[in-house]
Amino acid sequence: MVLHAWRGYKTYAWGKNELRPVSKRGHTAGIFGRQDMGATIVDALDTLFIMGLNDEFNEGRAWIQYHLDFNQLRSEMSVFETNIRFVGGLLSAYSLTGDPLFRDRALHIARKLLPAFDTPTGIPYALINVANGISKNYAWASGGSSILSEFGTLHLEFVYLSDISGDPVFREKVNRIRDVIRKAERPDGLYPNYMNPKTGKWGQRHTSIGALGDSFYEYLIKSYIQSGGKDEIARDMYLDAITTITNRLVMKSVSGLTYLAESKFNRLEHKMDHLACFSGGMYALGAKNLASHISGNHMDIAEGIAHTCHESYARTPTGLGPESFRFTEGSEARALKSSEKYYILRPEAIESWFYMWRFTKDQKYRDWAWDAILALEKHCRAEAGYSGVQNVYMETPQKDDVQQSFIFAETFKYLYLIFSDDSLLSLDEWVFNTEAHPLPVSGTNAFYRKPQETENQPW
Ligand code: DMJ
Repeated sequence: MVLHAWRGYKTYAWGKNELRPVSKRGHTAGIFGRQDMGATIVDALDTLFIMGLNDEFNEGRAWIQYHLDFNQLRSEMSVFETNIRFVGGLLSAYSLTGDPLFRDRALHIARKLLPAFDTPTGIPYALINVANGISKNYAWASGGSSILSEFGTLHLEFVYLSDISGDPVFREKVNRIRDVIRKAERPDGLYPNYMNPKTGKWGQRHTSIGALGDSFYEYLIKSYIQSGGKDEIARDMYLDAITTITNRLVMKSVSGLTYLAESKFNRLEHKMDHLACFSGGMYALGAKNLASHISGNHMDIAEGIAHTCHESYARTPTGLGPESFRFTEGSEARALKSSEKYYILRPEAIESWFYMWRFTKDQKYRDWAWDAILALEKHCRAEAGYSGVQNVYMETPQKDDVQQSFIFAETFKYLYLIFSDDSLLSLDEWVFNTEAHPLPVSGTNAFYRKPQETENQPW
């Protein structure tokens, strides 16, 4: 599958951000800006490496060496997406190989993002034009706010950047963000999805473990793990946040399915995004790493979420899960609106099954992953790669003609790891960023490399 997807990209879209696998041409999404930055190459690199696809890895490395140049960028990019895909992808490649090219390119790109953090609070803007540093927020985001899942999903990469470079600036930036978040009073103990970077005030009262909130929570527990258990602030923030979420947003459906609702202006919306399916893995990671601090049944919740997300797949004729699914009296774990029925090759359900497989060794998680592989083959495989589908409830859905870069970084990687030995990227030694790029755990993993002199070069 990986070779099919890679060869299609290489043949028809080499150097573009993504591939259109049906019409066989390049594709770019707004998050990457308008230019060709080879997002698929950078996102795929560590997956190619761990699969031993050395020729393909070397093709990617050569493209990065000669063509990945943020000095050429003239359009706006998403700070968050650039961090999780480009910086995260390059940092994984660096830690896995020790090749300084990847470290230096990651540092170069991360430095280009720093002007976005020049706000009165230190909370970064969402978008930056790296050519001139001009930054802004999305016009649609609550009163000029920045988004929690974006400014809260920088910590793992930035701390590691400081540690391997000896440059404290990255750690300072994310510690400042954390301080602001921590000190802002939370309505009902929940973190709203929006914060104004000028005032430090929360925006609209909307809390979600899906879109707009998700990876902020993920990075709290993972920062604690990455630090080798030293980052107690992250641990305590995670415990505090997850306790409130468990008490207020974890629900049981009429038939007994566990799901996460959203809170909007104090009312619950009984809708779960596909994105929120990652939280099965997060609850499991928390249960394993914080056993003595958690009194509740977080492993049961993890199992329940992984199961519900599987139900959202199993209740469609394609065997693929919808973008969002709802819980009403008459319908459970199904999308109700036509705008929620698409599947864009997302990894989150598979990601949770990966963690549950590692922690429980229950065969059902491998079976579910295998079913997902068959569904991908049947409905998403196109002549030149893999495509999303527009409606998972159709017997023969139309393709959306986009091969998202995260199919390499995440979907393929988690599927491969479910069928691999636990020693391949052991969870005792590695922590995955939100784009599934593995970063080493400090103290226990020798790949947590020491700072070295950065060569004198234009990067
Ligand atoms: C990825 O870019 C990351 O997993 C992010 O956290 C959420 N969205 C996509 C995949 O669905």
